[in-house]
Amino acid sequence: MTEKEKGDEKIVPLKKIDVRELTSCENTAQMLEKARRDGVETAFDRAVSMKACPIGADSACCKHCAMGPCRLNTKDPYGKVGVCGATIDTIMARNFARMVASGAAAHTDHGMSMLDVFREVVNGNIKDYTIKDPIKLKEVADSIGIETEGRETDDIANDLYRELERTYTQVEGEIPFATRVPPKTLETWRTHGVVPRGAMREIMELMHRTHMGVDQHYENITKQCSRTALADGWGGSMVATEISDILFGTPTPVRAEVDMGCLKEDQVNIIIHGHEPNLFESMLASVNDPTLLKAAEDAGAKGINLIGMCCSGAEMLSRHGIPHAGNFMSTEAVLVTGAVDAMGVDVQCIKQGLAKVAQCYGTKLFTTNPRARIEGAEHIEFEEHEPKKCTDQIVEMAIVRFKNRNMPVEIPKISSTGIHGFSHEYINYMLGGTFRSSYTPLNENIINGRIRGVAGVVGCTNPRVKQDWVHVELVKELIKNDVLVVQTGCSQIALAKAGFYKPEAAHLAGPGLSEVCEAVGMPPVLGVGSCVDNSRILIACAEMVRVGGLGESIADLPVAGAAPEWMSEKAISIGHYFVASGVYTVFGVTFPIIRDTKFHKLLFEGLEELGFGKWGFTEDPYEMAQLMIAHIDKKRKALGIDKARERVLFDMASRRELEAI
Ligand code: BF8
Ligand code: SF4
Repeated sequence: MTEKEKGDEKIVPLKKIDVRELTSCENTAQMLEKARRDGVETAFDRAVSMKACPIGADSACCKHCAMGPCRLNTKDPYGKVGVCGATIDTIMARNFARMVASGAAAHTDHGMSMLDVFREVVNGNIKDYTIKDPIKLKEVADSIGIETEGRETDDIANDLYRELERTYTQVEGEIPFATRVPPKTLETWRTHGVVPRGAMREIMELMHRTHMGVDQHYENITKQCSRTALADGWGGSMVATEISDILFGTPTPVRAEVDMGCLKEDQVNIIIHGHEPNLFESMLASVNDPTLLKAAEDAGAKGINLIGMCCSGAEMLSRHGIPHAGNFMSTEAVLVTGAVDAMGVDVQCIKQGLAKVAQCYGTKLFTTNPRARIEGAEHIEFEEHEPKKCTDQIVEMAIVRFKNRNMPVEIPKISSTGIHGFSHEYINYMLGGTFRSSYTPLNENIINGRIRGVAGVVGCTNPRVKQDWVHVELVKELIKNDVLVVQTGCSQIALAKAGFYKPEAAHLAGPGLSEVCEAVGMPPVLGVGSCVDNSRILIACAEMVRVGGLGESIADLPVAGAAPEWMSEKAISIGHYFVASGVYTVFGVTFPIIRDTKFHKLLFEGLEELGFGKWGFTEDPYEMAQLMIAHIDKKRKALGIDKARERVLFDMASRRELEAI
């Protein structure tokens, strides 16, 4: 099945390039070599043999109606227009908008599923999950003005459900979490008419506006992009994070193992890959079921090894310390070990190619979500009212596969143990201690210059660039320059594999940041979870503004964001909600817009002039770090904290308090 699939019309020869040029993940490289020996093709091979379409890459084509598809000239973007007269700016803005709409839809649909589960738990119709964190329930309720004093948890929960439902269904007004946005940032949004009403309405309107012959002004389209993306960040994603914490527990730092070395040859290995934590939580219950453990033992296994991948993996890693086998570009490679007895998937970032690789190695691949089936995979529907029915079955089938393993298993040896699970609540506590839990010490350390600023480094891996390399090199540069890095998703996993989540990695940071890390006992990079948990970074930004000393809006903060190896439409939605919230956000790999066009100017310069953040782009991690640091320094200058200040040491009492954590 290497060079040519039976029945394929085209023969695309795979170039045999060194796998170490494709990935800097040693385990993935080892598995890619094995895949080649075994004659198995992966997305890495396909990316080499299939060049990205240059017109699509620049977003210079439109297929929004049957008068087209229309293809403009990327070298001469204003040389012609589409059949309907659409200009390059309209076409690019509409394409960009559709990416925002799709990405925001994915996150908000995920959030709405969490809210559905929450409602059914509160109504007593789902018994397998409970409210694990009633304190968080109260905090979230308080934050949107629900009375909590002296009330029963269930009453508060009912009100919270009704309020948060507005995040999706409200047709007029502002989404509930708008109350968490710093007033000056909110004022900017109101001025420009981009405060989200409800996610369904915003996504619907954006799809409408990008239909043929509707919104044909790139500035106006961009406004609705912002409104929709904000409905994701401060809406759907934030609800997903907050409800998941309430139901399954708010993460606190936990030691966990990352990389393929966490697979165990003598155990039944089950991987869960996808995004919604309810499947994974139920799987956790199933793998601890005494009957299933006994069945595994009877099959000759020393236990059942539950492992995560991608975002639901990152979430379970943060919440429960469940081992994580790797990020997006390792999901096929992990199957090449032959050691995976079952892989259960739900929604988002699940390559269709997994089905064929799973088949080659006899791994059982199960789809579980009614929204997402894959040809060649077995579907066992996950039903929230009876979650274990699905997950028990997956475990049973995995045990059968373990018993019948009939090909050699090769498990790469490397894994890295680090500390994960820095929810924004824990960062609060960690920095401020039990009695003065707050972001004040973070702000103080930024003002006194020990910490230069904060960077969010997030997002996917992409076979168009060397896996993990851009993430790792960028983060190295940032921490060396005293920039504290917070992470989510596949980026967090890239850095975890590279050992940056060990507190000892503090020595890799510049003198100021390493001093703070050593005082607090934290690594120089903080993992906050999955991609929807980017909302934790938004809340942290809002908190930094609220505490004071760093300006009045998120746009004033010395912070920046990056998705150096992005690939998904969700990443564009995330990028745009950070930009609309006031953050300079730099993407790598490619940017789907032609430079020096009006739309490009708006995203890369104009939005900042209007009081938002702005977009940036470079493929080079070192240049990316410089762009982000220059922006942080610009903000420090505007705040008047750019001058070298006398470095004030923590007083001894604070130090003891911090060290005791
Ligand atoms: O939401 S980082 S590859 S797994 S899109 Fe996907 Fe990108 Fe990974 Fe999660 Ni996020
Ligand atoms: Fe071409 Fe306009 Fe139709 Fe797009 S909407 S395909 S630019 S005619």
